[in-house]
Amino acid sequence: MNQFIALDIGGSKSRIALIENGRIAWRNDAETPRAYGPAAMLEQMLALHEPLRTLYAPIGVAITGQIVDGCVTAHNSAVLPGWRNYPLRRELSAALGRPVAVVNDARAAAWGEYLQGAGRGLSEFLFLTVSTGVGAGLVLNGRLHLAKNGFDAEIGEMSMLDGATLEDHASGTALGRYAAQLGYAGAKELCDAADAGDKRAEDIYMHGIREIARKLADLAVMLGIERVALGGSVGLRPGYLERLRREMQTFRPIQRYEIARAMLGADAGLHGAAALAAAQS
Ligand code: BMX
Repeated sequence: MNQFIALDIGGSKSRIALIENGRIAWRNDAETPRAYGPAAMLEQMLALHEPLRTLYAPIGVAITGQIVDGCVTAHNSAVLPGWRNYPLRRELSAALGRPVAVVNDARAAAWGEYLQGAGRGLSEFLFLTVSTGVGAGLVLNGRLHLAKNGFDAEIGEMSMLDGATLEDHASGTALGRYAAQLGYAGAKELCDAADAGDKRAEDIYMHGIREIARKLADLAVMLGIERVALGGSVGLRPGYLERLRREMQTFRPIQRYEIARAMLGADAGLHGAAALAAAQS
């Protein structure tokens, strides 16, 4: 039986799974202690792994951030403060006594969706997560795009006309900021109000979706993407996909492509991390 251990460390939630023959046999999760920096987050990863300590299975770690040679850098400190070239692969390998594959969370999810979900059988495929940040992973010509400098679809860092970044306008964190400014308790309450017909909330909700749609439209003609799979805590929210699909219709036919819900949902990164661990073991 092929057994792999996968961790998926997002800005809000950290997940672990034991994957046997391509299926999740055991799982656990916890809130990411992102405010306490890399050392605290490493401790939590090891604590999540503790119930599996007797298993000597290959480990794949998907984590938010730019990855270069197993080191993690967070450009958006609102998502992960204090991560500058942190040697996560070295630290985890030393603590667990075995090689560890480390990859960006959205790239892992793209690979998981490509192998077992909405990207199966395609040549050019994009996974988009709208969550604490806004992330993406690209499969080009059937291969996961991994650049030496770690900027392999770091879509959240794309620039906007006002000098901010895409995720400053369109992430779950941005929604929470706009919600507070407008008197809503948080991002969820703002989206709930939009769903209930609150026009002011709908305008804010649609603002981020419009900015994302514009970037996706440009990527369509740059990369020949056939389909986008949408994931992330905000992206998977009922109603988000339908709004994004509607917005994509406002672009020229050559800039449109199918937008599907990530078939593996929040587990896409776990499956991708396990597959990448398998490829490196
Ligand atoms: C940010 C960036 C990406 C990540 C994306 C989604 C950081 C720490 N992360 O754009 O690497 O893929 O957020 O991250 O700058 P998530 O935590 O929302 O899943």
